[in-house]
Formats: sequence, structure tokens, C-alpha cells
Amino acid sequence: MGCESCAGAVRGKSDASNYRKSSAETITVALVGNPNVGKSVIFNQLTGAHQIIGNWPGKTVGLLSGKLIFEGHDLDIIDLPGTYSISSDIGEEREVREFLLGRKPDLIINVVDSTFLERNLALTIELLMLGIPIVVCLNQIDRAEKQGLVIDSDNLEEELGVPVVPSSGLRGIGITDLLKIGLTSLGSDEEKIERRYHTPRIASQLDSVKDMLPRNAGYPSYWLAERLLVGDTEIEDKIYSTTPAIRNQISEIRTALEREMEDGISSILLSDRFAVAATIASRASQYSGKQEVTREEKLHNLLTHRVFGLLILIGLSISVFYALFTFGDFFATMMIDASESFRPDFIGRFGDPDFGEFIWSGLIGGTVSVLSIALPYLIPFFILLAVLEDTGYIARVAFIMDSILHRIGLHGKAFIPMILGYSCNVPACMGCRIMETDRERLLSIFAVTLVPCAATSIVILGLVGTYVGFVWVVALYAFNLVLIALLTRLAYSVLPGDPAGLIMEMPPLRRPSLEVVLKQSWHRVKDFIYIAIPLLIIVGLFLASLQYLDLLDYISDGMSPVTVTWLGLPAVTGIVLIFGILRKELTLLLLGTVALTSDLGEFMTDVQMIVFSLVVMLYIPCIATVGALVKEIGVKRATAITLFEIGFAVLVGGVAFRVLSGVM
Ligand SMILES: Nc1nc2c(ncn2[C@@H]2O[C@H](COP(=O)(O)OP(=O)(O)OP(=O)(O)O)[C@@H](O)[C@H]2O)c(=O)[nH]1
Ligand SMILES: [Mg+2]
Repeated sequence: MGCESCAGAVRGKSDASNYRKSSAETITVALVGNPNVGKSVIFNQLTGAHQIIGNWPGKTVGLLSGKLIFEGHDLDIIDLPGTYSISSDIGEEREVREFLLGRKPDLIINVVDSTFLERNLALTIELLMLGIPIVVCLNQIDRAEKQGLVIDSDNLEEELGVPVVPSSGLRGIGITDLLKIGLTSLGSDEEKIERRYHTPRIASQLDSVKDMLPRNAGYPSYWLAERLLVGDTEIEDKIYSTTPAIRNQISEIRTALEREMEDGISSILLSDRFAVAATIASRASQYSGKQEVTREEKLHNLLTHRVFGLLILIGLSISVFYALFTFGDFFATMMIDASESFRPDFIGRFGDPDFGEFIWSGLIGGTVSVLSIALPYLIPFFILLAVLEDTGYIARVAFIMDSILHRIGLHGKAFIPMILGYSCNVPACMGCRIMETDRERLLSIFAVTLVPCAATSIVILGLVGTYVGFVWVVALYAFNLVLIALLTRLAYSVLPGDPAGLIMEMPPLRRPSLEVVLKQSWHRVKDFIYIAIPLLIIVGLFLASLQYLDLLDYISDGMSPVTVTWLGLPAVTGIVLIFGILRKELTLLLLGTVALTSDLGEFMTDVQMIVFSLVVMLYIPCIATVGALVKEIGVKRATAITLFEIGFAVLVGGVAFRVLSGVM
């Protein structure tokens, strides 16, 4: 049994202590696997959560946990970031490793992508050495079938020595089996087979190292042997402090191996792992004649073509915005007209028209604005974005943008969080963790905060789109891109450090799943409705009270040197801009409140609308984004970016006012 190229199986007690739990105890289940294999899809299936899913590697950052009661057991499911290995000391590799060794989950669900078995199994082999009960989830089996790939899961199970469950996370197939089988392997720890997944030469060396190790070192023994052989300083410090004598012996084994194989020890062990993974994968999988990959390949070549790819991107972007604009404008106008036709009647019902106005603008107006202005633009936008995310197109865009982004000092990969930024800057800032160096991350975070989020787009489309014209909407977005390029390039030359070359893996192209798209969009829209409407009502009432009590003018006058004199805007926009810090769409929605009309065309000129939108677009990442910035890059840098952007927005707004007044 087992992989013949591996050394024989050794029966023994696992080092990681007792896994058996009574049904009253919570069982911790960790989802571990390469990036983009479907961990979060499975996590969402299990917990009903809405962890971000998309078709590119590196979406999940940090640990996310969710609860599930299954067959009377309380399960704590943890979704971990994707990783190719747990050996190195950096980023997600370290995060996952620390979690697995520190928290010692009761069960690992190792999610593998059936269509990349070899690479995925290399991680499986590493995980197996931890001595934690594992069930391998052979995910995306539907895609494997489409490609004509047949995987013999029984054979795989035998080769690996742990249960293997085929699944299609997206369709919910195999998920219950996964848990059922996983839970049965929990109790089997005493008889757990501890095996070595190495070629014989390496295995014999590891055996020698293992025999030297002290008992109860606190780590699984083969894993520990491998770490010491590699020379992992953190582990060495811990072990050699009590048993210094073995340091030299282990070091001799290492030197002998390196000399014999003419390579460094890390790379010897890595190749070994891949060799074993390749053997296991090739034994378990077979191609049947039918293959559907060529169509995907053709499409991929077209989308990443240097000229056509770029043309498609430009065409698609303009079409997306045009579609949003036409659709949104149609519905927004319809709803605003309807609400305006009600308004006199409503206000007339109150004896005091001022009080009627107060109730309307404070209470009704806000809700109507959200429904009429925000949702018609927002819902289709989120749906289109989710489609692009799920097809794998976004990663292709990152690829074709690579050479352009390099000129401004960013890697193509940074384009992914930037696109996400069009939805919301907060997840986009966190998404910048896919950048590998601190410097790249800081640069891309800076670029991301300049991207107009969906809330900002509501302002641009609802104001400039509705009252000034679509051409000006395009002009604003184009101008924004130019500014991002210039500012990022500037930051690139100012920030110390060297540019880093990065690699990115291409996720498969596929038809988007209706369910994923709808869920993802609903999740984003829901967040908007639940937070924006109550906030808008509170702030709206507050502003309406100020107005009712004639206090608004004091604040507006105080800000007028900036708003009126420099930016050329109506004085009341000052207070609106302040509240916009909470959420940017408030700026547009509250304009109606302070302007005392839903027809903003009567309240502002075209130039004022463009300047106002420009300031909103640039002036500050909203409070939630500032929070995310602080978390990602620290208070100092977050403050610097925020202050810079406020100053910059005011500067650009004032200049734009002067230039546009001359030409329009
Ligand atoms: N066809 C098919 N697609 C799947 C399946 N499971 C996941 N996907 C798709 O694979 C992509 C990645 O899924 P995620 O769950 O986000 O992957 P992840 O492993 O959490 O990725 P990271 O967080 O980036 O490491 C998404 O586009 C999913 O829709 C499956 O069983 N079949
Ligand atoms: Mg994930």
C-alpha cells in the first residue's frame, strides 16, 4: 500500500495530542489549500456566511470563522488564506502554519483543485506531516470532468492514507460527505498511521534525524525532523536550547545531502515533495479523450492579446458605464418624478409647511433618495462586477495592464484591488495584501484610495450623469485615471525601495455561476441598504433640524471661504461634504435635503456639479476606508494619505472651477 517511491508506512502514535472530543465540545475544522481552489465557497456553504469569492488567487485575507451544528456536534469552521506551502516564514505561509501549529485544529479539510492535482498535493504532503487528522476534498470535480480528467479517488485515498472526498463546492455536491467522513477520522487518532511522504533517499535521512529528537518536543516528529534538516531558525532555537548536542549531527546530514545532490537543502526537499506529489497525481488521474480546454485557451489568448485585449478592455469598460448610466438614469428619473409629484400633497397635509418640509426632507426624502438614486445604479453595477470577478476576466485584465502599470510603478496584480475599489475601497485596501512587498502594497493601497467607489459613482452618475451629460461622466473617470497614474508614479519615485518582480497565477476562465453572482451582489447591496438608509435618515433629520432652526447658515458661512470663494459651490455644500466623510453617497443624497428640491438642476450649475463631484471623488477615502487604512498601513501613513487627499481634492476642485468656468 501507499506510494511505492515513499518509504514504508510506520505505525505510531501521533505527536499532536488527543483529538477525541465529547459531543459537547466544539470541534475546530480548518479549511486549508492552495489559492483559488474553492475554500471560501465551501466555507460559505457550510456556515451560510458571505466570505468573498472570486476567480483569482488571494482573496481571503486573515482568518474567518463560522459556526455550524452538524450531527449534534458544534463545529467551528475556519476559512484560511490560500497558500502553496507552509514552510517559509512569510505572509500567508506563516499565517497558516502558525494557526495549524498553534491552534491545533481538530480536523483539516484540505481543499484541492482537481484540475491541478500535482501542485495541490505538494501542499497536502506538507499538511500530512503535521499529524492532524485530514480529509482531502477533491474540489472542482465538475471542471475536471469537463476537461476529460478522471480521478480515481479510491486510489488517491490509498496513496495518501487519508480519506478523499470528491466535491463540487459551487453546487454543494459532496459537502455533507466531507464533514461526515471528516468527523469519523477524528476518533482514529490512536491508531493513526504516521507516514513519510518522501523518496527513499530523503526518507532515510529524515529517519536518522527523527531518531535523534527528544521525546515530547511538542511538534509532530517528521515535520520537526524536516524543519531541523532545513535549518528553520525559529524551530532550531527551541529544540537546540534543550538538546544542543544534536545540532552538529543534523548539520552533518544536511551538508552530506547537499553535497550529494548538488543543491541547497530547501530546494532538495521542495523537489522531493513535488516528485512524490507528481507520482501520486499521475497514478490517480487519467485523461479520457474528451477535452473542452481549447475554447477556453482561444478565449484566453484573445483576452490577453496585447492589442485586442486592451481594445476589449476599453470597449467593455465604456459599455459597462454606458449601460449603468442609461439604466440608472431611466429608473432614477422615473422615481424622482414620482416622488416629486407626491411632495406638495404630503407637505400640504401638515398645517405648518416648514414642518412638513422638515419631515419630508428628514424622513421621507432620504429613503426615496436611496431607492431612487442609489439603487438603480448600484444593483446593476454590483451584478456586472460579480460577473467579471467570477469569470476570471479580472485576472486577465491584470495581465494586460501589467506593462502599463509598470510605468507608474505598480505591478499588474495591483489592478485587481483597483477594480474592486470601484465597488468599495475597504475590501480593496485589504485585497492589496496580494502584493508581495510592503512597498508594492503601500503604493497599491494609495492608488486604490483614489479609485471612485460605488458610492462615489452614485454621485458622479446621479449628478453629472443626470444633469450634465454622459460625456462628462466619461471625462471625470478618465481624468481620475490620469490622476491615479500621475500620483502613484510620484509616490513611486518618492518611496524608498526597489521595484519587485511578481508572478501571478492565471485562474481558469469560466461561465459565471448565477448563484455566486446573485449572492455576491445581494451581499453588497444589502450592506448598502442596511447601513445607508438608517444613517441617511439620522443625518437627514439632523440637517433638516439645523435648517428648521436656522442654524445651517452658521456652519455654511464658516466654510464658505473654501466652498464658495475657492470652489465656487453653493455655501450649503460645505456641511454636505462634511457628512460625506461617513459615506460618500450621502453627499448627493443630502444635497436634496439642503437644496430643498429633488431637482438639483435648479440648485447648481453644470460647472458646480462637475466641481462638486470631482471634490467628492478625491477628497477623502470615507471613514470606513480610513479605518481600513489604519489597520493595513498604520496610523501615520493613513493620516498622511487622508490629509494629502483632502488638500489635493480642494486644490484640483478650485483649479477645475476656474478652468471650466472659462470654457463652459
Ligand atoms: N466549477 C467550479 N468552480 C468552483 C468550485 N468551487 C469553487 N469554484 C470557483 O472557484 C473560484 C475560487 O473560489 P474561492 O472559494 O473564492 O477560492 P478560495 O480557495 O477561497 O480562494 P482564496 O481565498 O483566494 O485562496 C470561484 O470563482 C468559485 O466560483 C467548484 O466546485 N466548481
Ligand atoms: Mg477564500
